[in-house]
Amino acid sequence: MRTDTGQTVYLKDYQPTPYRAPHVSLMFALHPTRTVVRATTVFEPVTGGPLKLVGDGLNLVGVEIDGKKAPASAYEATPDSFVLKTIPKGAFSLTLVTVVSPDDNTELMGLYRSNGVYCTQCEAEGYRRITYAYDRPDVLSVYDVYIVADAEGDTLLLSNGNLVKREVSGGRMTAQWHDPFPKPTYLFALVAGDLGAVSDTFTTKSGRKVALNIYVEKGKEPRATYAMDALKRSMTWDEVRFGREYDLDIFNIVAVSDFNMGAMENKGLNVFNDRYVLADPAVATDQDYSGIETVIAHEYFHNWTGNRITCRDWFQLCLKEGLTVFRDQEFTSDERSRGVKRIADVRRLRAAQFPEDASPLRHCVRPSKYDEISNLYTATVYDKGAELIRMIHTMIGEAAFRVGMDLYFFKYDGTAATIEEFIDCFPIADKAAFLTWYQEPGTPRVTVTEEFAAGTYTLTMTQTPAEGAGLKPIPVRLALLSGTEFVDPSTATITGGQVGPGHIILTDKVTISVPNQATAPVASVMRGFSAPVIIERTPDTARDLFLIAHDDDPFNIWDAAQRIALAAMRARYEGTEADEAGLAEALSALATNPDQEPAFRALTLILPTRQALIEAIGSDVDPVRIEAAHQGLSAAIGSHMKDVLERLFESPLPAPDDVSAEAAGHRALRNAALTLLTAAGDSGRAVDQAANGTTMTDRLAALGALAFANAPEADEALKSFAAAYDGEPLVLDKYFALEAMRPDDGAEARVRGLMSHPKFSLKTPNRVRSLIGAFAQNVGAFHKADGSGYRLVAEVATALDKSNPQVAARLLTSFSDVRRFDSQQREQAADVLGGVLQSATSSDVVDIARRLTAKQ
Ligand code: B3K
Ligand code: ZN
Repeated sequence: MRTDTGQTVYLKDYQPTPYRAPHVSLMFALHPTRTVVRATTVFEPVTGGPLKLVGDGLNLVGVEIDGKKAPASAYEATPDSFVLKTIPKGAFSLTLVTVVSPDDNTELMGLYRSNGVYCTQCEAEGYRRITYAYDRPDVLSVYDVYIVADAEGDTLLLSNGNLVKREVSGGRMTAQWHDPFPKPTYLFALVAGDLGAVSDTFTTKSGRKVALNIYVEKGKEPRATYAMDALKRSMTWDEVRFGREYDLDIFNIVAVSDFNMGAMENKGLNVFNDRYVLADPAVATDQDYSGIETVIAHEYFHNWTGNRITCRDWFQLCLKEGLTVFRDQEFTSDERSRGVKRIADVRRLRAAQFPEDASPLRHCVRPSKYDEISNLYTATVYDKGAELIRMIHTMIGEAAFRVGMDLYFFKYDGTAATIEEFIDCFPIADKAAFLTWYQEPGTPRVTVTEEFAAGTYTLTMTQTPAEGAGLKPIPVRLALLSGTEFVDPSTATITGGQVGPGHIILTDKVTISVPNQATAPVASVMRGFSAPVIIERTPDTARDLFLIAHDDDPFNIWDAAQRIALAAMRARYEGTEADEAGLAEALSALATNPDQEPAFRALTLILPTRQALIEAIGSDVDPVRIEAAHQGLSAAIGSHMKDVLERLFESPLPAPDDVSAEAAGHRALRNAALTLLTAAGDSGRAVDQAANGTTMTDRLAALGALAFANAPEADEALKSFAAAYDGEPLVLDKYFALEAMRPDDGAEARVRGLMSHPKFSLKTPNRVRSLIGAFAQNVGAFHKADGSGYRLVAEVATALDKSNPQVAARLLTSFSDVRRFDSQQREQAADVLGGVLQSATSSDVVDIARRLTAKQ
């Protein structure tokens, strides 16, 4: 395990390596506890000099230079480093033989076994747990991989690229793979084991026939057909929208049950957390289906944005991640609904990235330093990174964006690139100014003020940068509604901003004035959420109700409704009055509008989250009042809207096997209605649906409704659900999560109890996330004033610090919200985190705990 060395890596220190490594040949003799890895790398001097490679806990048993055993004096090796002291002239090959134990690998980085299946995870720095290497993304090699294993049944032996040959003889089985595309170590992968397959083919637009396989646990093959369908749609979409074709003869996806994150884009051999592959309507929700579609697409799209063009160093992580998230968002928008997808993405950005950007863990989209790279796979790099790409798209339009992307692919194919090289491909007016979005953390604010005098309407937008940051170019999409008509933009005078097609760039201040108006127009600002900023506008319910009724921007309609709802929730928190009946009326109109799609209508019925209320209150938050305000408003809206909700709930149910976005929208709308009805104390329908619902979507929505309403029937319903799905780990995860998030007094004790559930294990990241990760989202229980919630999460993180530091570190990030709470909570948390820091040994946990406890 990587222990903390206290070393910080800086972007400014980037230096190319003194050697290239154009070719790597790997031989694996697989064994559960003694796998022998023979790695031969060809090194070619660039500047030459000492050759220093890194390892992570390696056991070196052999060294050869140009095929001859090297004398011990020729090198110096420790488990974590290899230095060649005697350097041959010119190019040479270095063979290193290491022995690793997949069964003892609990970190799930490098080579490990999951359910008896050998698999690898190398991004970001897992390859060094297999053999010594530069192990950095700017060193690209062509790989030949030989895998040897005891022949048993139809054992699969997979690696990157194309299969060269496969043989079985004398009880041994070998496979040879060649990947012609030079790639960095982090994209290397190997999988071996006994798995079932779903196979298909895809013919690319230039006629290449590609074999597609998705490998899953035997017997679960039928559950992989949706993932296969999503893969083929992703391949077609990338050809149509970005002109990108697949480039190997084979594309394999393997689902494993122990995986630290969602999935991994290894060249030609994606490895997936099985929750992003396996689905059928009896065990997976509509949300699971769309999650699968997104992750399959995301990893596939990495083939061009990440693999063909990779990152020069890990500081450039957003070059592949932000861009690939943007691409998967666009795919979903084109395949499903653009408006609904935009709302979903902004909800996520506001729920995860905005808080991160204001927390002690804040960092730039392209950071300038890090202590542990694994901790930089964050909402900021991924989701804000995608927003920055979206702003480029907004500023230059789809056609110019496509030209820029084509140029990027043309210029940088086969290389390891930087953000500057990417930005240079696009015709943006002030590139240096735009780059500051990458180089400074924090969320800018845009204040909107309006005046109306003598028939002239004036709207002013002013930017306030985040603390310590400068002004940024903010693309603002805007429309003015006069009555039910949109004001002709040519009648407006715009000062202070640069006007581009469909948007205005705001830097410090923009003023827009429109003369000759009988009444004041209503502004629809930041349409489609055209920039990742916080919009500050005087609260005005009448204005928001008007926008809800007359705007045509789905995001702004939804946002206006959320603003009113959040104000009402806040009023409950603060013990003041709000017009809840008026809110219910507006929501009723939205939820029953036949011109809007059901998925959108469903979103309008989901009240702002507890997290949104915490952010709105901002400081000295009382978790008990947060919960009371959320439940209270839900109950009140549920009663006010009773008739409408009952009608919505009675609307026809789509066929259980119809998993289309449209069917999902219908189910979502019915279930949003059910949730509010249950919140209002009417739990009969939810009890029935939890037991008898025909899809997992419906059963789980009903269970959630009971759990979050603290209904007396919740206990019983959850117990019988757990009993019914005892053999389905991914369904049990949903059960664990609900038990952990129930807003009652018993959450902490319940979670401690469930940690001894026979199906719970700290070794499987999905289980830890579903029970402990979900508990950390339970506002009342995690932030309980007595510190019991903090202690539970800290105990688990401390235990995992030894076995799986990445999962441990991720759990700890929940503490970044503590600063919003009372001094009692802050003191408890500081105490608990101090303890974590004291006993932590992994670089992952030390890094997070240190940042969380640093004096701000
Ligand atoms: N690139 C991987 C994430 C790897 C995380 C390493 N700690 C999955 C993805 O973003 O597609
Ligand atoms: Zn990615």
